Amino acid sequence: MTLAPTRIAFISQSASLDYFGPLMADALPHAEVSVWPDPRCLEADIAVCWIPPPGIYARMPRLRLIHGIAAGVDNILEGQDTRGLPVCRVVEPGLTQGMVEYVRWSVLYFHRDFDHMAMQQRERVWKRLPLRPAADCRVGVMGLGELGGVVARTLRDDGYDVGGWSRSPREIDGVATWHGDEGLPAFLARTDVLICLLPLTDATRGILGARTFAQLPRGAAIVHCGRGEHLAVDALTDALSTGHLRGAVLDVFPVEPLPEDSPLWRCPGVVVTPHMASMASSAEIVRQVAANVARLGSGEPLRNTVDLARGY
Ligand code: NDP
Ligand code: OXD
Repeated sequence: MTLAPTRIAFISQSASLDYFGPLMADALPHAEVSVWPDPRCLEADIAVCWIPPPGIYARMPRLRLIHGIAAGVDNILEGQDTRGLPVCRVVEPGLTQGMVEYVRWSVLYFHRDFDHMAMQQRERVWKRLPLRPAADCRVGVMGLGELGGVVARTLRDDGYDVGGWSRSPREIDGVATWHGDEGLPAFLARTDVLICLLPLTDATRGILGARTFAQLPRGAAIVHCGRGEHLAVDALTDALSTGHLRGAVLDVFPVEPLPEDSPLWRCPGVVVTPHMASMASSAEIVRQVAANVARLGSGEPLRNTVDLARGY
């Protein structure tokens, strides 16, 4: 008896995932690979997704595994019935390193006053500011998972005064940590540069809003690399306009690409980057999908599974 080949579908309604086709075919030569909107996707056993069409899994009778191409899984779960199937995401040292680089730059930008220097240059002002040691800059990392945990340790090793906040208790040497709703006010009150590396869930949607900003010390800055829906844009522009917040480096937005008429493009104090803080390489994504396909076939536990009850 010949076994039917594994059918793998790359599915996105917002991005072209064509480039994964040949890479996957090289990694698993016996698999049949299709890319949305090819109707053969609906016959697949494995769906590899980034913002798939709503309700797509319910239309895939043979589906056995849902795999993301990213660390965040919100957009492969929202509006979907996962039918109890396993969902996996990407966890990768290269992705983590990219995030560390992005956040380090952003923290230095505020710590070493590059934002003020850019303003001074526009006004042709030559004015030196006192050198503030890293230990006097209190950085706070929201989310101490695969990315936030490494970011917190790296900034600690750079000499910053680092705090962290998570859902459950986390201990990191040399990092003061808080958790849960009850821990949030104390964490925010000691944070000069707030870094968001949370997943998007019902509990975290809108967390970067007026209430959170009001609990930060006057002059605090935001570095946002989580998901756009964490951020209340009006609350941010209000807090910037009153001077309560000093600035924000934003990589993710409620609508992406950021619409041309968004006030954020020209908001003083805001740095906009196009959701580029980090990403896994295509080769690594394919390697992880292929490894999980093999594990599914042999009955071994899958890697990087998502806890659907928690939503991340
Ligand atoms: P993880 O799942 O490994 O870590 C998530 C962390 O957030 C955990 O520490 C978790 O707490 C904490 N958390 C979750 N819910 C809450 C809550 N309600 N209150 C407090 N803390 C909470 O995720 P990663 O580190 O891999 O990725 C984080 C996010 O970064 C992704 O979901 C994605 O949105 C974003 N991202 C953005 C990229 C970009 O280019 N801008 C690139 C990659 C990722 P606990 O430890 O208790 O579980
Ligand atoms: C991710 C992303 O979640 O790129 O990996 O946003």
